[in-house]
Amino acid sequence: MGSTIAEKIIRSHLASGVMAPGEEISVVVDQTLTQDATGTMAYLEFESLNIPRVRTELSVSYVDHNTLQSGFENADDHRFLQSFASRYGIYFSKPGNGICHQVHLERFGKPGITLLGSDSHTPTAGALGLLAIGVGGLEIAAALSGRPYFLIMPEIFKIGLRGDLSPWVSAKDVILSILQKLGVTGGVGKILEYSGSGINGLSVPQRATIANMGAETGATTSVFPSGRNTLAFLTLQKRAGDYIELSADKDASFAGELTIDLSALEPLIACPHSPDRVVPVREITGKKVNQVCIGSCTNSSLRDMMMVAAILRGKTVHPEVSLVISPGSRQVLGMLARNGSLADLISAGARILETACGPCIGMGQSPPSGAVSLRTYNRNFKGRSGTADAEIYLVSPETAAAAALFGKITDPRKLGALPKVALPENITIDDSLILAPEKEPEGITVVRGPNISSIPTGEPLPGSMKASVWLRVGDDITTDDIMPAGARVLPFRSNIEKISQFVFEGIDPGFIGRARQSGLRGVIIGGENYGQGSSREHAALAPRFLGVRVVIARSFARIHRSNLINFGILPLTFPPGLREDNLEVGVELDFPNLRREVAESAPITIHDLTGSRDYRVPLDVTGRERSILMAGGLLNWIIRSTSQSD
Ligand code: MIC
Ligand code: SF4
Repeated sequence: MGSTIAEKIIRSHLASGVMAPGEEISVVVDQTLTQDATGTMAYLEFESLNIPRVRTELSVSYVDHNTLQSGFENADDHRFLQSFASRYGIYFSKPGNGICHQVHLERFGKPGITLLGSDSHTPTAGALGLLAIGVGGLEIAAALSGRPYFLIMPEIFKIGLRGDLSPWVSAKDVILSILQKLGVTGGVGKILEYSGSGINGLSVPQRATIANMGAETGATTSVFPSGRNTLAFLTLQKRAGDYIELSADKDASFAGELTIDLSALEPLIACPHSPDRVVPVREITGKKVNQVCIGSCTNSSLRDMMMVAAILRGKTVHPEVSLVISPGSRQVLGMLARNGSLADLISAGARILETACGPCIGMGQSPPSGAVSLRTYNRNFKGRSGTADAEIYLVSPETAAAAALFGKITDPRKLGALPKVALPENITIDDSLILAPEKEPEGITVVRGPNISSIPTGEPLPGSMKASVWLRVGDDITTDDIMPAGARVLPFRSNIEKISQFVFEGIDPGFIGRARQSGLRGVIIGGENYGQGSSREHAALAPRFLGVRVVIARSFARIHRSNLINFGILPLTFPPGLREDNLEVGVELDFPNLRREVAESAPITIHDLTGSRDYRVPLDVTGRERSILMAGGLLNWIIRSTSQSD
């Protein structure tokens, strides 16, 4: 039987395990990427492993998230990251060079390889036919030290595309339509592999939009074949030498299949507050819009920006709309400047931001109270924009531009003939903001500012423990809910003590007081898909710092589940008979045999001290994960296993 693309890449990188869905495997990691909001911690963790130089083929450290620099903290982090990269053998993409996913696609991604990134949208690079997976920072530290990446072998799910997109319908509408069908958990445990004649009409940047937002389905990653369009993109980037052809064998078998007829798609929109609340734009036209944001790692390619410029050319933004545009990379911004599109955007009244994540992660441009904001981004979780009661809608660049002109949600097809966008046949390549690491790094000092704290070392799992329930939450809790981001909080990503004061702030401002006064360890009670969204390990590290040792939920999102284990927090799943309302806030619990039961793969005994009941709660983890939990986290485990093998 033939193989899928994902199977081909995994097979050629397999370090351990059997490539059957549900089995634990490990793969060799060729490339890593980090961004500044997760990178500082990842590198501090790597540093504690005492390895002189990274052992990957290529690693890149990007600065794109925390670029507001409203105090010394972000700037200090940038300086730390730059000196660290130079010292340890990592390429450094300076602030201003662009969003990690866009730049990595342009300059480093190549078909057939594996890429691990400390950002949940790392799968964007799957547009080039590579296996790109988003993980927590500790996994990056492990990969930098030469260790393979462990994962549960996903099912390979085929998404067949056929036909061609109609005018005014673009790649964003394709992925919104997939999200409408799969929902925010439909991709869990799966790799979404694209095929079919419809992909021939999609350029690499359009494929990147689709692969990027595959993360919102919960999928491990998304992957496209590498063919003619891939070669064209790499040639444009003057990297034709990186091209190899890669496609699924004709007789490859898939665990499931979804077919999308591109010609039947129409402009779509994701309504507040979840990326899968998708309806056709025409169903909600006329709603007044206050803000339009175009950019982010989802929709900020040269094609997208030139399309927006062409739509706005010679027109002016509606008087009651604030239009902000952040091109994805310096390469894109430079090209827009050279070909006149930037002037069109400025003339239309757009506010041009730097090439960074910006408003997508609440770094400025929060909308007014109760505002409607249309964004070409990938997440519209409540409060993520920085304005708790704002309504955020996710749309294509075309739909965003139409709303900017009319001041209300508008089906872009109303604009008449689609403007012609002639993409350049040559682009200017300028990598001068990507600094190569020092060849003789011995003399380099890593510069640390006062905001960079050391990483807390976790105690090993105790033999027994008493804990109390600190919080009970519902389904689909995001890591933005657990550990908010935004301009107020992000400066403390390198300072665990400070950032931990914001844990669950938006959900329950009383949480932090309860945690402090508890005197016991903490338990969180969750629903389905606990921890969906970002890869930020701070959503595990900060609760752990406060004393959380157990989360009991109906199910967990992939990256967050690993982050919990890597920081020594037990992800327990509800057994039949145990209901959420048995575990009210304040209930005290005893875990009398904790360490022994984890070691023996036995269900965990929990004695409810308040209601005098006993529960046996399953811990569904692999043998390796068990030993990480016993050690109190991945860092302790690596240090211990390294010293044992010495
Ligand atoms: C996001 O989009 O939520 C982020 C900010 O890029 C995160 C990473 C982070 O929290 O630093 C992600 O997607 O992993
Ligand atoms: Fe940055 Fe937004 Fe992309 Fe996250 S989703 S990497 S914050 S642009």
